[in-house]
Amino acid sequence: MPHITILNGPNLNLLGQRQPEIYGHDTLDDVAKRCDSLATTFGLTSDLRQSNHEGQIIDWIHDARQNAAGIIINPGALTHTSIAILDALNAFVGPVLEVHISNIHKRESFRHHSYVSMRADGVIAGFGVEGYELAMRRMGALLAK
Ligand code: CA2
Repeated sequence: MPHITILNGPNLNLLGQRQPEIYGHDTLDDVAKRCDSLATTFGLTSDLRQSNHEGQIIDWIHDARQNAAGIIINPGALTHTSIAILDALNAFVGPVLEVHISNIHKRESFRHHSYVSMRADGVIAGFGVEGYELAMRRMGALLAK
């Protein structure tokens, strides 16, 4: 079965523990479980990972070149700074969907630009953690084509 890797950047390990007014009450484990069960309905498998380290995320993107059909990524604040993550994603063949829990366009101007969007096949922002499930649904549709 095609595999989807779901990558999360810095501070997203705090999901459900801090700033619920922005990021909600669900934890990353909750998100992983829901995505996994949704993946199964599309004949996919998924795993969700989080790191506070840019290089680790880049290594996982490189791994995905061998073991994943698609990438769902919320790079956290690295979205707005990391050309290195963009370069790694550019070396991946397959759909890339970018997710942001909050609506980055409604927030500070430094969050309005995303390097990752230059590679992403789609971007979801402001749907809370439901955005990950929407991305998984879209991934199912893209890979069925
Ligand atoms: O809205 C998003 O998903 C973001 O990628 C989240 C990043 C932020 O820097 C981006 O601009 C937008 C921050 C992730 C921090 O996550 C936390 C979650 C709960 C509590 C504290 C931080």
